[in-house]
Amino acid sequence: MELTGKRALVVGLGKSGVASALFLKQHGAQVTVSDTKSGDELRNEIPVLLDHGITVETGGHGDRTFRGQDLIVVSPGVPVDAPPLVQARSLGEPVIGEIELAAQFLPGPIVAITGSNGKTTTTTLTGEIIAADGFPVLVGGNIGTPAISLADRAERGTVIVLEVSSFQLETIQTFRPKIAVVLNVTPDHLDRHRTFDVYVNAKARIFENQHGDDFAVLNADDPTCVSMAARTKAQIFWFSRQKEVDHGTWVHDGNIFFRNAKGQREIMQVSEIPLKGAHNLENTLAAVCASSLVGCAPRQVRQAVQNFKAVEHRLEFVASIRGVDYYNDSKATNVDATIKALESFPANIHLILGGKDKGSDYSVLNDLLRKRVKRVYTIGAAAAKIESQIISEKNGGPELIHAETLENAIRRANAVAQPGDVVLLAPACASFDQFKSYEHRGKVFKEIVSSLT
Ligand code: UMA
Repeated sequence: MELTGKRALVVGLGKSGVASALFLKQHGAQVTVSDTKSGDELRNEIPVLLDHGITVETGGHGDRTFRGQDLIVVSPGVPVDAPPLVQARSLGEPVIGEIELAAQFLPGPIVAITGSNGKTTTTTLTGEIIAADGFPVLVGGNIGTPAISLADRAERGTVIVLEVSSFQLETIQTFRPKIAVVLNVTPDHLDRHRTFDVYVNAKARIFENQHGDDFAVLNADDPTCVSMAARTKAQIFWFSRQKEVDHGTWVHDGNIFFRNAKGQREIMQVSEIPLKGAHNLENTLAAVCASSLVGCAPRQVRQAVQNFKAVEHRLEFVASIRGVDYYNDSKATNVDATIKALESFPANIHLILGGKDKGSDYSVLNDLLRKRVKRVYTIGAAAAKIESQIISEKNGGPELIHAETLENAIRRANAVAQPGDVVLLAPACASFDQFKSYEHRGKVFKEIVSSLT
């Protein structure tokens, strides 16, 4: 793609927008950025853009700003059906996402990892295994470092490991991962995608441009992943906790195996994985499979997995206070992630639930709430909806505490929890009603917990 002299508009001034605007400008485009937030709200982002000679529009997307552009690059948080984008497309202006822009400039093979849960852990682990085996590697995408910011750092042959979200996949055109990993697909982001089918279709676009010499790595234990297999031309490698697979990774007698056309190798024992929970075994199987396909040797794979530390905000152990363990799973922003967190502890859980609702059905938690949870503390805007859908003491469920804030929830749990109990932040909701991001929510959780000691 030639950018010199092109008129380019970037929509959204978050991490992706700032990185895209700077990249486009450095490659010779005439760049404008537009954001619905006010200039005051964007006071940290604007100066660097102005310094680079980029035009900035704040406080809304003006109709005229979208006219006559040679390229429009949208941030993932901007809905694809936003009226100015619909209009721009109808005028024949190319509208692409930041991941697509990156795809056009990233030289190396891409390992793209998507799924409703486990993306960040799997992406980080895959990057660490590949680095441990001595391959040049860069890690980014939805994990927090925009893919476009890797483009000028990557050399031919650098392996690019990207976490990709459904939002990002909605606006691809040529994005073609050498290895596409789908970890699992369960309902999430239904406030934006409306239906589960639309969400699955967005995820499945990860395969859209793959060829027969590419690889798709899929979860054989996840029915939606299994049904997705028909959508790729790539060679399919499965991973499974439950059964042996033809090509891919699986568990037999407590050992992890990898098999491709050349044969079968034992990689490591499941007991050597330092991460908690069955979902983390799945994440590890996926990372082992993807890194083995890149060409990593079993010994390096094993060592890198053994050395891996849990990623911040993903079932992260925070502290043990008077025999009560505190875990921060702020990244559990949907009900399925909360289910996985609950499955990691056998009983005696004090669960903090709530935040900004995403159109979720919280009643699917009821079985685990009945079996494993002592008390639920609801917080944030979704509290009333959650309380109306989950079981309470009256129906054999946990005691429900309307805590309103995270701080109140932690303090109330701390007041009653017994040695051996677990206080778990796994809120099943987005954070944006009370926090800037799930990272912010997780940090606040950790600060309050530290103040208890
Ligand atoms: N905005 C507009 N017009 C709109 C909508 C939004 O101007 O119609 C503006 C907002 O005012 C804001 C900006 O767009 O200033 C925000 O853009 P963004 O939401 O795309 O945020 P970024 O900072 O660019 O972060 C994005 C991802 N965010 C989302 O997908 C919502 C980050 O993933 C990602 O780390 C980052 O790009 C780098 O690639 C976050 C996320 O929550 C972690 N992802 C979801 C998830 O994991 O579940 C998909």
